[in-house]
Amino acid sequence: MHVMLLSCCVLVLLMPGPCFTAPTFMPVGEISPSTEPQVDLKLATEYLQQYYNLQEEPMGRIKRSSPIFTSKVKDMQIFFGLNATGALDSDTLEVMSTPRCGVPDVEELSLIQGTRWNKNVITYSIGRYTRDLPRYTVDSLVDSAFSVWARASGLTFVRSHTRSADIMVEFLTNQHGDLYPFDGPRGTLAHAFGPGLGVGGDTHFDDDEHWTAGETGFNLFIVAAHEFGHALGLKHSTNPESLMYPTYKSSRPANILSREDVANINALYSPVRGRPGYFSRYGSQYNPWVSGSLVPRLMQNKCDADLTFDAVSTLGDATFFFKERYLWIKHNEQYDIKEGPITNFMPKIETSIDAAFWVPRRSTAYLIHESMFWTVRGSLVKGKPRALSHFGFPAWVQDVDAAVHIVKTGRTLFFMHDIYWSYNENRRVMDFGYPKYIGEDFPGVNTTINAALYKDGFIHFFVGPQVYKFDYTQKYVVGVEKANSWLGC
Ligand code: NFH
Ligand code: CA
Ligand code: ZN
Ligand code: ZN
Repeated sequence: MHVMLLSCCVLVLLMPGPCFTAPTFMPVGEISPSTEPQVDLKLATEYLQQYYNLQEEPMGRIKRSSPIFTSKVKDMQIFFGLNATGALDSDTLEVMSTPRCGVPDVEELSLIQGTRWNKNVITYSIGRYTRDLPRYTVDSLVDSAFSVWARASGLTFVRSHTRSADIMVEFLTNQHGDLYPFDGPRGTLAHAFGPGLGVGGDTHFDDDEHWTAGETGFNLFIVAAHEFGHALGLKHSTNPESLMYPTYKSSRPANILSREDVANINALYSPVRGRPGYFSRYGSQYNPWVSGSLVPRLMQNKCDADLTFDAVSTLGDATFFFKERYLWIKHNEQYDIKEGPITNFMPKIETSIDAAFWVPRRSTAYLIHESMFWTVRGSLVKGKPRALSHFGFPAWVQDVDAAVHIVKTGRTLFFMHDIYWSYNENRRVMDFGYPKYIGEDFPGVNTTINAALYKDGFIHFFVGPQVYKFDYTQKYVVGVEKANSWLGC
């Protein structure tokens, strides 16, 4: 195991820059535990920034007692099965100073959701093949990899030859149309999206690897079996014996699933949904790293009669509908609707979205979660989230219900309970005289608003399962429909 980790680290060192996007190597020399508390803090800070997405403090040093810092320490301790104290004790510092490959535990995991397929028969289709192996060998290895999970669970996998199968299997290189470009030979071998429509379940193999059916190169059966675990909703395991461990191992026992893998797939697809009867190495129900520890999130049914949305916004030439950690994308020109966990489309966003708006002349969308917001240009989430107070809200405003940008006036309206604010996007200041009552300026919608969208000169107010079409010039409601009629229901 150790030899494996080390050789993989050496490998990373040899890789030139852009080959290795997410994983980076932390020099071994810089990180040994010391007797100096300041040195320990520096080591821990660097480690947590590297692997646990700890943000740098703009105003200088991070304190070891800060809640953000201790919560990251706890995440790391849970991942490694240590006492989750949040304090930099000697066990914790020892793990932090052990040389390892730079796969950020959190970022790696963010690809994968605790979502499951809400059916037992799952279709797959092999799109682009590799030239490393004959097609029939690829077919057979992929089939065997699915059988591993079929035997361990009650699931059935059916091969289809369409492009609309649940799990599309493809061999691709470098940039290939999702947010996870491959990195040339070695490094990342493959990736898979968690259950969901569209890209959900899809499994991509890096065709710059040398794929084999044996022990040389990378064994397609082993890698495929690992990826299909993700495609079914499993996360990484910290147990090196598990197939779902994040590093490749060429020799596997005849039964490639560990007891834990079997327990996890059964926890996710048990007949009683969400039953927490899974195996956990740490005996904790709340271990976020073990799949099945949280009640598995089901795919959402867009045609549910009482479906409500948290936020709706234009983004480029599509309309985005947010609901909890789930997203539907309706392209303005195409008929199909893409959907899946938000992280399938925007890996950085692991929360729900309360409000969202689109400023066309900046080609930028703003996605708000509680008192923070992200900016999205193209389909890329820019940098770190920023504080909502940036817009000039008074301190007591810690979240908003909905937001909408009105192109005609250059104003963004923020709605909260029964009041709203108007922000001048040209001068980037709040307009004077706000907040005002929604009921006074928007007769007919005097209730809490879930989401709002500006389209063709109308504001569409999503209120519960309904949407009100509001003429902003004449100031009256011109029509009401079901919110999900927008998704073709
Ligand atoms: C992988 N993954 O490529 C490795 N690991 O071991 N290279 C993982 C797949 C293996 C996808 O779901 C990626 O988790 C690399 C690194 C486990 C089949 C550890 C270097 C990232 C040889
Ligand atoms: Ca690669
Ligand atoms: Zn991909
Ligand atoms: Zn993986």
